[in-house]
Amino acid sequence: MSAQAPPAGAAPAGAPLADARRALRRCDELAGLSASAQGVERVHLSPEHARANALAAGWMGELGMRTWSDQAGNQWGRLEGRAPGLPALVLGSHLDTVPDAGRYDGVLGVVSALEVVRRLAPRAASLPFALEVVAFSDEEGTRFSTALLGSSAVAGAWREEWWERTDRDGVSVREAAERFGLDPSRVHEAARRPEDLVGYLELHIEQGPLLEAADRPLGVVTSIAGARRFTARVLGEARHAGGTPYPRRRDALVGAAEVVLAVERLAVEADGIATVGRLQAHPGGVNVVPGLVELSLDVRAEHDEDRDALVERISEHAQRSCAARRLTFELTETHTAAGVRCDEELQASVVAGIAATGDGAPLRTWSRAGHDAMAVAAITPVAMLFVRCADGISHAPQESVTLEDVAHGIDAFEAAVLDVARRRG
Ligand code: HGY
Ligand code: MN
Ligand code: MN
Repeated sequence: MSAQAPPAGAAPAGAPLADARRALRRCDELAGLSASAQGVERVHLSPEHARANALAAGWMGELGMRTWSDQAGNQWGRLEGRAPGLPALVLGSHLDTVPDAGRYDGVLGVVSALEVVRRLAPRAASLPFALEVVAFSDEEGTRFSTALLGSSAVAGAWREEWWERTDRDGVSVREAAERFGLDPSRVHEAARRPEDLVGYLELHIEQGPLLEAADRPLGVVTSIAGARRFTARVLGEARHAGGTPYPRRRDALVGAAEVVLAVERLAVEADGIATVGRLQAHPGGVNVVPGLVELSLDVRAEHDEDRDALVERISEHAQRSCAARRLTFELTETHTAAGVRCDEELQASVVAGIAATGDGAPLRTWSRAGHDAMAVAAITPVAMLFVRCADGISHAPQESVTLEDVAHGIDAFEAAVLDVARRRG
C-alpha cells in the first residue's frame, strides 16, 4: 500500500519555499551567462563557463565552503564534517548546456545542492563526512563532440586523445584549456581518490514525462543509460541539379534521408532510443545534388547489450540502403559511455529522502538521459533524485519546473543526505 503522494501543487511540508525561490532565481541568473542573446548556451571552457564557475564559487563561499576549481574546469566547494579531512559525500551536477538549452538541466542540481549545504552547515560539525558540492563542466559534450569530460577527469578516466578534439572553429580542447587558464599536463590532478569519497548524489530534472504521468513530483533513479554517439558520412557525387538525370545521380542527401527514417523505425522496433540530431549536406548549394552528407547519431537503451545490438542493426541497414543507391556509408564513434546501476544503499537514502516529503513509495525509473553520475560511478557509489519537469521537456527553452516540486526536491535531497549520515553513524 503506497503512501499517498502529496497532492500536486501542495505546499511542501517543512520546505521553506524561500529556498526553492532562491534556487530558481539562481537558475535564472545562470541562464543569463550565455554565449547567445536569444537562448541559453554555455559550453565547456568558454567565457560563460568561467563566469558560471565564478558565480557558483561565490555562492559556495557564502556558505563557508572552501572553494577551488580543478584542472579539468570543474568548480568545487567543501564543508568539513565532525573532523577535518573526512571522506566527502559529494552533491552536484553540471553547469554546461546544449545549444538553445533550458535553464534547469544540470543547473537545478547544483543550486539545489547549495540549498542543502545551507541547511546543514549549522550542523556540519555532527556530520560523519565532509559535504562537497561540484559543478561539473562538459557533461553535454556540446563543444567538442564528446561528453562527460569534467566528470571523467574527476574519475581518473581522462583520455589523452581528447586534447586534440576540436570545436566548430577548429579550436582544440588543449588550446581551449590553456586559454581558460588550465595546464593540460596537470589534468590528472583533478582525479579524486575513492578513499576520499563516501558517495555522490545528484538531483536532476527527469527530462522525460514519467513523473508527470504518475502525478509524482520526485522519483528515484535505478540506473542510467549509457549513450554511444557517432558521426556518420554518406558519400555520393556532387552534380548539377538541373542537368543530371536521376539514373545518373548519387544523391547523398536522399540516401541520408533513408538512413534517418530507418534510425527511427529500427529504434522503435527494438524498443531502443536512437536520434539524428544534426545533419549537414555538402556543398549545400540549392542547385547542386549533394555529394556528401554528415549526420550525428546518438543511440541508447536500458541495457548496453541492447544498445549495441541496435547500433549494429542501424549500421547494417544503412550500409545496404546506401549501397543500393551506389552511395558509401561511414560510421565513426565519437563518444561512448557504459550504462551504470545506481548504488542500492544510496538509492535507499534517496527513497528515505522522498519519504520525508510524504511519498512513501516513490516512482523508480532508469534514466534515458545521461548524467555525470555515470562517470563518477567509477570511483564511488552514486544515486540520483529526479524532479518532475513540465511535459517532460528538456534540452529546449520550454524546459520548466514548479516552485513546489523544487521545494520538495530540496527537502528530499536534504533528508537523503541525513539518511546517509545516519547510516554511517
Ligand atoms: O545526452 C544526454 O542524455 C545528457 O543530457 N547529456
Ligand atoms: Mn542534458
Ligand atoms: Mn543534465
